[in-house]
Amino acid sequence: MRIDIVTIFPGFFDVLDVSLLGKARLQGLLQVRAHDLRDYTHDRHRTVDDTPYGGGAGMVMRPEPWGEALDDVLAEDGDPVVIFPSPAGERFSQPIAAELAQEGHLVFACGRYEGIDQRVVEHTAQRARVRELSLGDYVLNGGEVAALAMIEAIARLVPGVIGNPASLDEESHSELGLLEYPSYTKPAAWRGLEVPDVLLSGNHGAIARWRRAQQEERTRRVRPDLLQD
Ligand code: 6GU
Repeated sequence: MRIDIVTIFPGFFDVLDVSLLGKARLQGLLQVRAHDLRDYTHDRHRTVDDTPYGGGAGMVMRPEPWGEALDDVLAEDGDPVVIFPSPAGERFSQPIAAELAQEGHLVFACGRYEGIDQRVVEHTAQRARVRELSLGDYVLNGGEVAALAMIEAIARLVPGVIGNPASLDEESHSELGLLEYPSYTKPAAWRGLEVPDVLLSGNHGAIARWRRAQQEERTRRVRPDLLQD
């Protein structure tokens, strides 16, 4: 999978060099490139924003640098999906991550300030598949941290990135729609707290039933919204 990111802070994406995704990049499973939006400006101050038409607080990112940056990134191979991280977007989720993990090329267009001139989204939709995606109901200062979260959620579903694909099956927000059960490892007693007996019993049926009951109890308690439909 190839991932291009357009941002005024390419350094945010240096963290993709480490951990599992860093390894996937070294193995060639993932190619990530961060492009500096300011490289597509032509004035001495490398200006990317201006005041909003209609008035209001904050600044809006001007369309011209975005147009040129996306011209560049979209001129290269493939049939990418262009993602605009935005608190006004559709809610990102595990099914969307799984869908995007099937793609060969993703482009993340990370806005700052009060957002990007909406014509950039409109124009991009005329030449590529576009998704405006939000992480959740809170506000970040820009799309960069949201893009990092989405990239991690998507890339770990690309075949080969995770060593043991079975570990993807039982986690929260997998097809079952329940939160994960709690996990324990050695020692069996630690600071006066014991691992539940059933996990030491060797009774695989009883363990599976206990885990399922824990998932249902935890989901009912902290995320009852997941049980509605
Ligand atoms: Cl995708 N962007 C910003 N700026 N804030 C957010 C978000 C995205 N998702 C949740 N809050």
